Amino acid sequence: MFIKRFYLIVNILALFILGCSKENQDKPDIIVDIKVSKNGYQPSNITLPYGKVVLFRITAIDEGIGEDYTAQYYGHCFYILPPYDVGVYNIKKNETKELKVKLIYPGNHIFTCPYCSGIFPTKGDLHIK
Ligand SMILES: [Cu+2]
Repeated sequence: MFIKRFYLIVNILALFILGCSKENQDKPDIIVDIKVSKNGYQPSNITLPYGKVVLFRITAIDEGIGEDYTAQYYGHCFYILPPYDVGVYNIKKNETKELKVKLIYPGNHIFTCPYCSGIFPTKGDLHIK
């Protein structure tokens, strides 16, 4: 009986935490299409309004760090550095991955591809005003 109640409380807590996560389930206010290649992100300088829910749609137009889909890491990524700390990874050539984010942190932020930004200029600026 106690155990059952414990699990119920854990589940309620989990729902609460998930409901508050930065990756938002709301309908997007804005859609931003981004292309990523070894030449970087296009666009690489993005300004968006604070508080809105944005759906980023990131398309890789080349193979990034490689096309070995059996490897742990391949393709490109779109990662917004902390405090956002959200991203999509392993985007194959010609594939589009989506990331929904509620813009709860104002200011200037950086997005990057953790896989290839050391080699290629895959880095961009995100301004939340
Ligand atoms: Cu990359």
